[in-house]
Amino acid sequence: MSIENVISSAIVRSFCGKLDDYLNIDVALVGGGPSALVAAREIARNGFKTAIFERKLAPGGGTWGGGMLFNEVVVQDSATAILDDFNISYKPIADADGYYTLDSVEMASGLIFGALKAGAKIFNSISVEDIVFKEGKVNGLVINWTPVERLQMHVDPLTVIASVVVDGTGHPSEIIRLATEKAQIKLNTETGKILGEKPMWVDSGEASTVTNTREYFPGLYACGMSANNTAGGYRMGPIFGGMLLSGQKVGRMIVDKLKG
Ligand code: 48F
Repeated sequence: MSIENVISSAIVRSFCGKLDDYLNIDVALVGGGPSALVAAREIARNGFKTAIFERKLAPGGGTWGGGMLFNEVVVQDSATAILDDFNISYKPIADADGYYTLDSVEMASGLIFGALKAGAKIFNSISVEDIVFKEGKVNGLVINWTPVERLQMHVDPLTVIASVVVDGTGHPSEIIRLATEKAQIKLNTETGKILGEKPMWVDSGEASTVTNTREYFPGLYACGMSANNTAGGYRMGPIFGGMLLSGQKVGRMIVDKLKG
């Protein structure tokens, strides 16, 4: 076999084996933002089969660009243990006790690496376009290549079956929205519907991101900004403690549930 053939064949066989192995899993996370990456590490390190499906080529979500493309972000005391666990560095802000700055590129790459090294798989350039909904429960995801979605090609999708689905899609809460609009499910919120994100109020948003992280319907959880949008929390901008703690919370909740 020529080297050209070896390379192509190895990639095709390796990728297809990986995808085939992950068509029936314990936990499917939609979106590879910071909250889902922390959750994926937590769940995978507990031995559960875990995959993230990320629409973009690069996972990391809103982490890379810091604040207004100044590639630094802020994290508070309560979340530094999570950064330590991922081996991500941070430095104190001189005039603000308990707050730290860190390089957003180190944070994005560190979270991705940490999730992968714990055993989670990340499938990038794949968009989740629907849920599998059977017998009153969310059972998995309907997936397609992002270029197919972007070019609006008329190509049928494939499915991933999962015991638990996590909406980590950030501000739009895409999966929760699909579930309410297409499966017409009633959410575990005040109105049974998505309440929608409120304007910026940093400390309230940071706290509510964690409070709002929960199971919204049997088999369907939300974390990060998706949880905050679903339950009507305030936004917070480039401070990331709430996102990290939300990921840790949803990860622990799911591990407890799966361990029974
Ligand atoms: O928004 P995002 O970074 O998620 P997060 O964990 O973190 C929010 C912060 O980055 C920031 C913030 C903190 O102050 O407010 O915004 O809540 O990442 C969401 C990821 O989900 C992907 C999207 O490309 C992004 O990388 N995504 C969204 N919809 C889909 C999706 C979909 N339908 N299929 C696959 N991926």
